[in-house]
Amino acid sequence: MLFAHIADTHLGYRQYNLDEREEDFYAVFDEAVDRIIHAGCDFVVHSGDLFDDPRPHVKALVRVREALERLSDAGIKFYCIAGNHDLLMRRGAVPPQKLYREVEFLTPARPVRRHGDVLIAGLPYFSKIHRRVLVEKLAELGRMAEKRSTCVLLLHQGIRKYFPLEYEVDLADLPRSFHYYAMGHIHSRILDEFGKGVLAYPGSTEVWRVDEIAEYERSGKGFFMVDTEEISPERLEWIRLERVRPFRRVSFESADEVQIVARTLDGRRPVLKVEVRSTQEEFRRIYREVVEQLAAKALYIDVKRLEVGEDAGRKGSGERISVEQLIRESMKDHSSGEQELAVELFRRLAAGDVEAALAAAREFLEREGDAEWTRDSPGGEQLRLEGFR
Ligand SMILES: [Mn+2]
Repeated sequence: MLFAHIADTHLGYRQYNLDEREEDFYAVFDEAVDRIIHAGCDFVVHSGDLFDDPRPHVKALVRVREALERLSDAGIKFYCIAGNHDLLMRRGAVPPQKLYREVEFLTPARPVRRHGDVLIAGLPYFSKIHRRVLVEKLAELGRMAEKRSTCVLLLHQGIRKYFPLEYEVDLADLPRSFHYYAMGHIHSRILDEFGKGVLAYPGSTEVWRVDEIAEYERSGKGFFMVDTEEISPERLEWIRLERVRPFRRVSFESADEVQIVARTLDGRRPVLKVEVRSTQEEFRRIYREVVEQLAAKALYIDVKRLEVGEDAGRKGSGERISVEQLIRESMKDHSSGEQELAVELFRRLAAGDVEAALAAAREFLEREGDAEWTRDSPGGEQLRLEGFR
C-alpha cells in the first residue's frame, strides 16, 4: 500500500497580510493533493496544523473542502490529528476538522483506525505540562501495535533529540512497536530510523516563519510518500513541491550591487530578505536603489540594516535594544533619581538579588526623604518595601 505523509499546511495563513501569501498556502496544498492523486496513493496522513487557526475563515474552510472532495472522489482516505494551531484550548471547543465527512479525525477518545492491513493511530498535540498523560496513552497505543503487520503513528510534537530548544517529549517516551512515525509540529525535514522503521517530519509546506528560510534553501518544502512494503529511510520518497513561493536572502554593502541582483530576478516574484551592511548615509542610497530596482520584481521586501562589522547571523532588528534605556525612556516624567532607582531595581531583581534590591530602595528613600516621596510621586502612594517580598 502507498500513503502520503504531509503536515503543517497552515491553511488560511495570510503572511504579511497579503492575498498572494494566503493563496500560496492553498496552492501548495492543491499541488500536494494533485500529486497524491496522480501517484495513486491509498490514503493520506496529515500530522496536524491543517489550518493556521482553530477558527479558520470561510475561504480556508471551503478550499479544504474542495481538496478533500477531490481526494474522496479518487477513493483516497484522509486521516488527521489536531495540531496546536487547530486546537482552541477551551472546554467544549470543536476543531474545524469536525466539519468534514471525508476526514478520519483521530482523537484521544478514538485514536485508532484500520485501513486494510494497516493500523493507523494518532493523538492530538499535547503541551509539555500534559506530557505524563501523553506518555500513558502512547504506551497503550504501543501495546495495541505490537502484533500488527504495519502500524503508523501520527503525532504533533517536538522531540528533544532533534529540537532541544522546542520539545515536549523525549524519543524514549515513544513506543517502539510502530513502523512509521508520522510527525508534525516542527517545520523542518527530519528523517531517522526508529522503532520498527522510520520516524519522519516532512516539515511545513510553505515558509511559515522567517527562520525556516535556511532549511527551505537546503531541502525545499514538500511531503513524503511511503510504500508499506518496505518502510526504511532509503525507500521513502520525498516529494518536493514546486509551487512554493521562492524566498531569497541577499546582502548589500553598496548601491551598485542592487542592480546585479535585480538582473537575476525574473519569473515568480520572491519574498526578499535584504540585509544592508553600511553606514546610515550609504543605507539611504541603497534603500532608494532597492525600492527602484527590486520593488516591482519581488512580492515583498524586508530590509534590515546591520552595522558595519556586525555579525550577519544575529537575530533581531539590527538595533541593539537596551532594557535600561527603555526604562529611562518610559520614565521621562520622573526625576533622574527615580529613573536610576528603577534601573537599579531591574538590574538587581533580574540577577535574582532581592536583598540588594531592597537595600537600594531603602537607601533611595532615606536619601530622597520619605515624606517628600509620598507627596510628590505621581500616584501619591507610599512605596511599601514589604511589597517586594
Ligand atoms: Mn505548525
